[in-house]
Amino acid sequence: MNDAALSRPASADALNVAQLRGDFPVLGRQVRGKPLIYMDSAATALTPTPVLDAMQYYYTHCNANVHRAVHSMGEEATALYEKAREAVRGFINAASTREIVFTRGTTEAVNLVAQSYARPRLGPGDEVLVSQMEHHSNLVPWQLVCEQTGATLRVIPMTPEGELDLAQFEDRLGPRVKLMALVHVSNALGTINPVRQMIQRAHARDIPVLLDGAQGVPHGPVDVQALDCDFYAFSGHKLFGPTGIGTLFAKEALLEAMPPYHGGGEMIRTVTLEKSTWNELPYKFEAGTPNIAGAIGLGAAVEYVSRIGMDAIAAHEQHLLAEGTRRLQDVKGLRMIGTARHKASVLSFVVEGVHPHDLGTILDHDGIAIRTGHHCAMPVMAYFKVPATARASLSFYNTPEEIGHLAEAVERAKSVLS
Ligand code: 7TS
Repeated sequence: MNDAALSRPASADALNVAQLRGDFPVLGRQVRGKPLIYMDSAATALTPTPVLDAMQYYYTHCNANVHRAVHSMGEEATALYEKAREAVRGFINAASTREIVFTRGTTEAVNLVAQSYARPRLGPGDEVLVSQMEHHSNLVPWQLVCEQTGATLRVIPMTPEGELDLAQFEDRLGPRVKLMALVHVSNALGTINPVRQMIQRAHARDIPVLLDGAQGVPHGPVDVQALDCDFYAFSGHKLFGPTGIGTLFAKEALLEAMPPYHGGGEMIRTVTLEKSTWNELPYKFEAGTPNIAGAIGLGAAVEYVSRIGMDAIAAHEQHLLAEGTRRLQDVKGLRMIGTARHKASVLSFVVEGVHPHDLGTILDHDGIAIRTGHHCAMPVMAYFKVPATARASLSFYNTPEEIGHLAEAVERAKSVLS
């Protein structure tokens, strides 16, 4: 994905949304007597039948451990697990499956890089560069590693639109910066950062870059080779897969040079009582029995969205974003938090005189699920001087009709609460 790819202009809607919605059993349910309108996909996306079937198949057909048994079920389970790794590799266009490490999610992937890559390389005087719009998952691990090593955390500030201040970014790219960790797409604001350009600037100074892609991969095509990022982290459950599984992509040479993060079974080649040697990539970083069904589910998820087409998904979501922005801006007293030029389908807002939590509760009575709170991005809330926002995060299964219901429900809630 190039920087603008996620935010290309809305084109003729190529998706058959009504048919796709049929793939999501949970969309058939009611909430408080109303049809569910699910607008919390940034927290976790819904799971389609092919993903559920793939996990069910593993448990009902080849429920064995991977990489150890010679029996047929073990071999079948291993084949499915490694097929999923290949599917993920293809999805983000990594050069090799050796670069695809399965983790519990984005959070674990970032912690892995902080502890295994950064910690041995950092010392007093060194700097780690993050941005002001990071999710806590891509902030706290760096605070921890700075505390452990004496390094300093530097921050790229934001503008009032919720874009990164690129002039300030340039200023902070000094000789002490040893790593930049940056969110690809902000979960709290929807901002799509110009990561390709920023990676080029960092690489010109030999600074490696980690991208937090938790909100990047669900909204448009991602090509890690075209981006030339050094690390890319994402979660399965935000990509229509199961919880408890995610991916760390890292360039092979970096992974080779990094020590294991967790010790245990499967990640070793030889073990004596005194010393161990490590398995080849990526297994060196997958200690213990992995989340086999989760990986298989993630593989099915990336195959599912690839069949739909990430470009088509992006185009539909841009259409929803434009419609949602237009409808919500008509609500008097509503302030949109995050008005970047390039945005994914995230509508974060506050309504004058109404606490976001009260708004969320009233919307729930209409069957509408949004998230209210700080979205694990407290520094973003502090910047905009709000304790919380209401956030409708949209996916390809949402419709313009649902946006209409959202806007009407916000109007009704406002008249009840303010
Ligand atoms: N990074 C970003 C940008 C995120 O949006 C999230 C989760 C994470 C990291 C952490 O992902 P995890 O799967 O490891 O937990 N974001 C949200 C959210 O916006 N609402 O709930 C979780």
